[in-house]
Amino acid sequence: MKFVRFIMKNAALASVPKHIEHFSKFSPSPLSMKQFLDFGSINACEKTSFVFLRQELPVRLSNIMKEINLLPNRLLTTPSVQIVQSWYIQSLMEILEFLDKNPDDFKVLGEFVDTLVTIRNRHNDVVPTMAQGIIEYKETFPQDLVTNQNIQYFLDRFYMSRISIRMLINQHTLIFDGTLNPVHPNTIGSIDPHCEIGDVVQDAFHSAKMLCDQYYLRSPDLILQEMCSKKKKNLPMSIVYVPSHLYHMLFELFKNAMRATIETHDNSNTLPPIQVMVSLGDEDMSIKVSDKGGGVPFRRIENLFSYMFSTAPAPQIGERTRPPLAGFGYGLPISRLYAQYFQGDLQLYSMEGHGTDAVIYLKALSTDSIERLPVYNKTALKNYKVSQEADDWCIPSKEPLDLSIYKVPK
Ligand code: P4A
Repeated sequence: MKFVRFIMKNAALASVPKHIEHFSKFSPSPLSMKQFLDFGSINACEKTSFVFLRQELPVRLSNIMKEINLLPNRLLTTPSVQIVQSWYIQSLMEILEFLDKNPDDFKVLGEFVDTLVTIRNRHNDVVPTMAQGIIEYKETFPQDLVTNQNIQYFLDRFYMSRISIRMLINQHTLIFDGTLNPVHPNTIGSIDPHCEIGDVVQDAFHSAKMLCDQYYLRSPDLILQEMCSKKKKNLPMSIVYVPSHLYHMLFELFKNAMRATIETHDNSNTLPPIQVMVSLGDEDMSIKVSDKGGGVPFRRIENLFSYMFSTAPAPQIGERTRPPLAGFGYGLPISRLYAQYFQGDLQLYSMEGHGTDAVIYLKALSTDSIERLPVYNKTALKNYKVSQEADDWCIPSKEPLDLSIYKVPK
């Protein structure tokens, strides 16, 4: 019996590359907020969602699995990246099991929900595990700038793919597990059709403030302003959005702003408040978080979004851990991905010596909020082939240039 299972498992495993080849030839299908809402409204059909997902999930998984294989060998072969890759293979195999099942059988639909939950749990630790892979790589190849670019390109696409796959899984499991969300009865899966931005700002600020008070024994205040360009000043301002995504971004920005504020006003009795401006236009919903925390030199801004630069080894036992407000790890790059996921963005405008403005741009209209998804194609392939070539811009010399050698003799 054990032997038979072993053979079956290996037969399935052996056919995985063939399936990846097949499904990676399809482009992922980006969904709009409207389509997400339709899956969860009155005409919600679990069967339709099932039939869509058993095709779309393998497509999204296979597209990104092709890119994992393009990673530099010395990163691909680290134990951590191997584990992550095995999770993707396992999850792909589990979904493929449903390809020949009957969508009209409600037992099949129930099993599919269970499988999705299993997959979601399996992938919970993908981010710290990949980070471990980067640490292992950095120990052997420190400060490799070309690979920094490659890793940035890959991880932005990999984590965006992951955000999108979890979004699909969350929507299906939340909508079709047969229960209403008791805390937020008006949400459709994880989407709030009337996501009140001001409320999420207050929530995220409150959480960051708790951490800040705990560690520094004080925290800056919040000043929240809301602006609406339209004549109908319909406060409170809301858009169709995923509140947990917005919370994640704001919590990160508040932690950074508080840390910068407190550390630059170390020997002052008062702290300048953190100002938030929420502005709703015809096209954009913009949220600006301003602090007077001294700012960051322009040259360093890019590093704040770099996976390679912000991957620090985990503190060893007995070593002093970093402050909870450190904004440690992948806070900013992943927050930017959440903003970009529905066609928005997150940008930092800093003035060294003064402070930082962080702006989240979201789409005001649900018709513009469409998933932004990576696709594996020739262009993507080309981006992994960027190699050790000379830059096409001069490197500024740090040595003072001796212009006297050019002096024309009298
Ligand atoms: N000044 N300004 C910011 C930081 C400093 C800042 C900072 C020293 C740097 C790194 C960090 C947290 C804060 C800010 C708001 C931001 C981002 C950076 O959104 O005031 O953690 C990595």
